[in-house]
Amino acid sequence: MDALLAELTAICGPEHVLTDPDVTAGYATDWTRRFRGLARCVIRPGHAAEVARALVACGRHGVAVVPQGGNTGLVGGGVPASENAVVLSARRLRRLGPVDTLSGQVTAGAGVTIAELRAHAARAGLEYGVDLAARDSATVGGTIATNAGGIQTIRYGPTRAQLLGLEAVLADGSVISRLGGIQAGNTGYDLTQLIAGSEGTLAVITAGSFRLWPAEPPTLTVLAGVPDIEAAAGLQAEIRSLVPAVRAAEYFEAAGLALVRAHTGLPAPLKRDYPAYLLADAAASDDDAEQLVVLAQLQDAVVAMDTQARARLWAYRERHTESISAEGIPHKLDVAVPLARIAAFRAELDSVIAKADARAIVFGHIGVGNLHVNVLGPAPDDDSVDDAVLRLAAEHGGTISAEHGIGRAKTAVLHLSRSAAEIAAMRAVKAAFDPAGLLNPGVLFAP
Ligand code: 2HG
Ligand code: ZN
Repeated sequence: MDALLAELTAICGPEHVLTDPDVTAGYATDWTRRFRGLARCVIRPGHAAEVARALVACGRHGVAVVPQGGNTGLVGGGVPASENAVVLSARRLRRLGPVDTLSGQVTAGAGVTIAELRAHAARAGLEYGVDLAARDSATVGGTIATNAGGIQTIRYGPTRAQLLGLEAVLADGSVISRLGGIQAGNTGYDLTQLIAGSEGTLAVITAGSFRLWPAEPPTLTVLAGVPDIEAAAGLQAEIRSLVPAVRAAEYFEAAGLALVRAHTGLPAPLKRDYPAYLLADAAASDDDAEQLVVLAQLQDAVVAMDTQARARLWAYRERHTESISAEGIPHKLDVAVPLARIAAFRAELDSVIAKADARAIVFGHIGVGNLHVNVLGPAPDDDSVDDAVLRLAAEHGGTISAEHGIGRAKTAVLHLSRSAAEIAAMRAVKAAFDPAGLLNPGVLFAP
């Protein structure tokens, strides 16, 4: 056994240092299968002190550390590129504090899943603001590290907007902890918000404390068929003007629906087929609900009010990701453009995809202008279509990553969304936190 492995075994315990390549392969391959590396080993520390000792040991041996949560990321940010790296899985950091109903807050370990956190808050009559299709596997630590968005961004904002404080281990093994739950702190740099969204490049997150929201009244779901994306954008705006509490406004198209139906065997959602669909969720009072039902009657739409009927409608949207993966290894391009430009972007996207001799499945969180362009066809290591689509989003005043992050996938095009001055400032922050480049090298910045 090499010296580092012996040290990590002494720190985490032999059962939490994995070296069998058949086991480590799962931690070294991302959810899409597009990003694969090799891990020297996987460690699963049980608390922040073990994380700290492990980072010091890896630092002493000059070995990189790749922090990983539920491994549901879609840009290769949680898997190693080099065979020398240690993957640090945070899944055993599962401390879940009691819900503080006085202040509407909760503290959760990095390994707690989003579904567990949401259920925990719900039992206290409150809601955790982030929800996403990967809720059963995605973790608190991973979603803080990537500032994950999800289906409720339109209502509550992304993970950063829920985050009040965190506990994290820096590259030199020092632990910073801001889990005190004081919302009124104003004492200099906000390290919590800096580490959130830093994709494992500044620190290893071991816990977070979150604001919770009052639980909302029963929800109603509308699924409407529309002629195109412009109509979908218009309809979601109309719904938002009628109902104050729109909790989600999602979009998908005929091609995606066909894949979902082929993969799942679900029946057609409406009596006839449409080029595009809008799915909206609202917390509606009786008056609001009545207005939405009237609006739905003016469209070809269905309205669902009970949990099971709503879940049936949501399946058409939420099962896109798995249905696409069943077809091949997709290039996942998570862009956002201003809603006023979304129709022009969508029209030009077709010619970009046609030139690449590929096919695109387009869906996403239209309420916040976020489209998930999933391209099937090009080889996993051929970045030309990625480049063209991301450039198109930038040309329309959009961003190259709305919610998934930069990871390894988009380092070469970070300049499309961030200025040279911003990238230089970000690199300086990275160098200050992690001078030896121990944490997640190759993520966020091109090596
Ligand atoms: C979603 O909105 C996720 O369902 C995954 O962000 C998107 O598979 C994708 O491209
Ligand atoms: Zn999404």
